[in-house]
Amino acid sequence: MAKKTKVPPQADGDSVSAKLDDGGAPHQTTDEGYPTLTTAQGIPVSDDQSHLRIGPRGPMTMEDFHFREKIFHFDHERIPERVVHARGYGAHGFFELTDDLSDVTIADIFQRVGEQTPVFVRFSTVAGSKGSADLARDVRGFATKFYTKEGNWDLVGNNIPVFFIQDAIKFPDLVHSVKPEPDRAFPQAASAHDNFWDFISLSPESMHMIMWTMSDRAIPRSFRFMEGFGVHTFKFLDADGAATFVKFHWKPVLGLQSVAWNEAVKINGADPDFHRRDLWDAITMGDFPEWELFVQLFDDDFADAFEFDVLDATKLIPEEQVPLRKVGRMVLDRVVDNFFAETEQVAFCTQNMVPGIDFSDDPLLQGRNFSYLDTQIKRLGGPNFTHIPINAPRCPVMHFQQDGHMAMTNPKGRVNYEPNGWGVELGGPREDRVRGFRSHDQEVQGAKVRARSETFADHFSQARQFFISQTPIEQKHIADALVFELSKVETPRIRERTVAQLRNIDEDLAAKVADGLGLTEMPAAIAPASAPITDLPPSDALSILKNGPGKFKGRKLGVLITDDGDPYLVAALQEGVMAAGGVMEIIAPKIGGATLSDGVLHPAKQKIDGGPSVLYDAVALIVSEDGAALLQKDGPTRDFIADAFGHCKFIGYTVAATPLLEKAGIADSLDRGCVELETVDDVTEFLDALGELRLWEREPLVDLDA
Ligand code: HDE
Repeated sequence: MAKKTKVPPQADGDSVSAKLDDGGAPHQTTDEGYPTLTTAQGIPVSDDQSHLRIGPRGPMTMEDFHFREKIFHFDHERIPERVVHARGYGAHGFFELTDDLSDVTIADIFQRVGEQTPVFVRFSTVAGSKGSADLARDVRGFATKFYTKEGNWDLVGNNIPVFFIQDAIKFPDLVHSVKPEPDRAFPQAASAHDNFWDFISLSPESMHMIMWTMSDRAIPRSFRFMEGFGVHTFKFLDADGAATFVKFHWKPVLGLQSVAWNEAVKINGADPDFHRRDLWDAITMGDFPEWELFVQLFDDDFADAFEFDVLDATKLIPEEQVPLRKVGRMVLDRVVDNFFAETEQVAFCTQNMVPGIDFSDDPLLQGRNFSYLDTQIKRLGGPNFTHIPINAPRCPVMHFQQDGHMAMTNPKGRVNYEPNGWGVELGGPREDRVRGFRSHDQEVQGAKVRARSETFADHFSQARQFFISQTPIEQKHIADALVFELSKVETPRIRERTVAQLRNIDEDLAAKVADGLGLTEMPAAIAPASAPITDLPPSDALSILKNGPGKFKGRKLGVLITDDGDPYLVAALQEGVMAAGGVMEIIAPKIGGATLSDGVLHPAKQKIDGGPSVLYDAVALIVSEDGAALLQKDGPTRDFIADAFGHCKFIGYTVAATPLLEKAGIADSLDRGCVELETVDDVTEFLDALGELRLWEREPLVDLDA
């Protein structure tokens, strides 16, 4: 009956429980054919319903080892959540090389076109706790673990290419300021509060990042529609040890898309798991999310000539200045078997670096290299977290490190040190001076100082460049976001100080925000440490809307139906959306669905109360006259339509839906984004329009902030 408890050392992504089942004694089964429930020690359990007690109403006995083990294990189920990026969601996939980079790096993963390397990716928000809502205004983490043949390479990036601070020593302050305030423990997953803006307005280096976090980049529609960036400058090393600077970029094949802020607020209520559900659904439906990996390569001459310091993580290098070279694609094609075992226990470390890639001296990156290992040891309970399957390399691991909590792969044999004289057979591993990881042979000199380089002093030029690269509607969103956030700040001087900083970016923006806050006087600009460059050209790559997908692929149409609705229109919508690579979901007054005029019942995915239009990229109302009369009394239906209109979505509707449009207050404002559906041709016209995703020209008419 004893169960074999040995856990095989090799990790291949299988869950631990699956491993425990491998090679054990033959499974025992109950008389009914279920596997027999056992304790963690493999002892069969006879009664899992009541603990052992003295008499049916008496006290419990200490002897109940099954109860004790079960409750103790439960009590220890939680591990500390990540200090930042606590809320996250991961998936497995592969990276495939499409262009070999052997001209600049010996990194094994970049040598053979067509070769696939397994990856695990975890997306996250930064500020919120593990249970917070997905649509917080926040940076998204985009962390990729490549299980290469020469060890794990972790590219621990974000969906924004710059960061708030220049030196890692400021990270605890930044994070403390954005997290819930320590006395009141709120607000959760929100930067809209005094401490954050107090810190930010006193840290001009954060202004470029603030432009990004106040833009729609911080409220993505889906992880699938986000870019990813390595942020820091790294180095590639060739066989001679020569270095080329490199920045990494991920671009989603489905294009970029974000939601509106008012929509984000409502999504958080309707479906706090909006992003994780989206990723889960896409992968389990076989619509695998895909990104392309690009590199920006440059040398010392470029670095010297560039307007800013390439080691400063608050700066990016515009694509127009150093073009992107496409090197591969990444496909996420497998959800996790178990969230905790994989997504929660995955331990990314920026210092997980492979031969052929190296760090630059970016002071933020250098600090991160120190921090991540420390945090994983604390979070996962000891130095053996690399034995956990999700973290274990998929290549041979040979060293003399040993013991510690939960050691599962202690080396065999007598020798646990080197040099040793036990020979090749018994002596264990040795360093490889040719293939082993080598750092860039770089000359460094200087006094030991605590200082910021003067080349890091320009804080506003790229903030301005980002702002002027946006379309007018995106600029409006930035102003609106600043007004929203600062309106939640209770202390007037913090609001004013922030506006004073904004004046160094763009006077019109500062004026709009001042007006939105109702400031009676424009605060004097805070003198910048270095005069901003005001003639940097706009970079189209920085705008989401200039890079819209122009297609509905991967998006979702919500169709509200009632009994006696038109089946031909519903069928045409279904067919058209599928052909476009999108998904259609039926919403109805009852979850059981609605019977269309051909007598066929269409089950609903959502009851109208649980399926507000914020969950969809576009909506259609295929209702009958009776159905409309019923729904006219319904608040959620009114909100469904009014919100879709207010969020600038495309709306298809049958004539019978007119009373509903009236009730929602939009009947007199119908525009080219509202398409009447009578024939199948109308449906085609409607579907053709959907690739535009939003009718932004509507926004100034429906939003006072404009
Ligand atoms: Fe992180 N960061 N970070 N960070 N970071 C963590 O590691 C840290 C920074 C990023 O899905 C922590 O496992 C310092 C920049 C991602 O598991 C911690 C500094 C960028 C994730 C940590 C930074 C990131 C983390 C918390 C300033 C974008 C989630 C738990 C120098 C390039 C990874 C953990 C995952 C997580 C430290 C700044 C991205 C504490 C000290 C810049 C995507 O180690």
